[in-house]
Amino acid sequence: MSTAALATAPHTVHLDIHPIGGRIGAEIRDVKLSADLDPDTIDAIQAALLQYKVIFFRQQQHLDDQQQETFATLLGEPVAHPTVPVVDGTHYVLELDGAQGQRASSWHTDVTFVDAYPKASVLRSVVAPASGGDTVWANTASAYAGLPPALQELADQLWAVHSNDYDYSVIRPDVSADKLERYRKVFTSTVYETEHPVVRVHPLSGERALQLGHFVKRIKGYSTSDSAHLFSLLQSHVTRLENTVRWRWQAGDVAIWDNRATQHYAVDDYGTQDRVVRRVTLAGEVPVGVDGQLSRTIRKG
Ligand SMILES: O=C(O)CCC(=O)C(=O)O
Ligand SMILES: [Fe+2]
Repeated sequence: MSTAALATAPHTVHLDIHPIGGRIGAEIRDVKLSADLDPDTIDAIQAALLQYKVIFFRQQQHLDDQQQETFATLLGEPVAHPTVPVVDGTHYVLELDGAQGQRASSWHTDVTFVDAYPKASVLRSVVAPASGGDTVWANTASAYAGLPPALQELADQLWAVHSNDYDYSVIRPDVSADKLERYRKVFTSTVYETEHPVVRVHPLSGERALQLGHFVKRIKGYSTSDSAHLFSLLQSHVTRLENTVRWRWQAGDVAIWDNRATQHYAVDDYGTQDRVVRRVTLAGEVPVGVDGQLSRTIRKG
């Protein structure tokens, strides 16, 4: 079924949806997220997620870590991060605390260094800065759709190697060497390398999307220099402003994104203000390229 057909499929529940960007993002109002939501509302939320790719809910302060986890189980199967420890008292909650240098200020799709990386992430703002600290999401399917046909044809054939062992100082130039090294040690306690097709076919919508982001180490079969050029050529289409939506956080907001069709970037402009977010990711499936080939993990350990 096409995305458009899904979006107009009859749902017994009508959500109050307010699109934000022209190509990505919508706020959903008047829903209290909880483990008690009925299946029809969950179906409607899943349909909105598929269509808008990132959906936002304000004023969900009633959610604590456990409730965030149990709500997330209605959308999929929560999975812990492969290397980073969870928040105490939870099974799956990952915390990103700006004061600890945990600032995801580079474009990425979550956990693409493994083969079956998460299908979606559920992120809750615990402490929001008074100014700055927005997050931006990009639609990787509209990025692909906007490529000239010859570039689509090229991208369809490319494979990229993704790894969690990348050069952290390039992405985080302002964080002290000490902190970076501590974080890197945890993050890469197991080193993964996975080959993904650069173009992924979405298992639900059938849409093609660019599968890149900061875990890409190289494009398979190309020199370092050609890899870098090819990567930045294609990645620049992902991050075109037309393909993005930017969210201004308030504590208690929840964002849910389709991790199979987006990248995101946490804007690091809030200085020493406090900013804490907590995330639950949902299990995904091994990606499939346009020729039907599956991604494969080539190193783990
Ligand atoms: O801090 C944020 O807004 C996003 C952090 C991030 O990359 C994530 O939760 O996956
Ligand atoms: Fe992320």
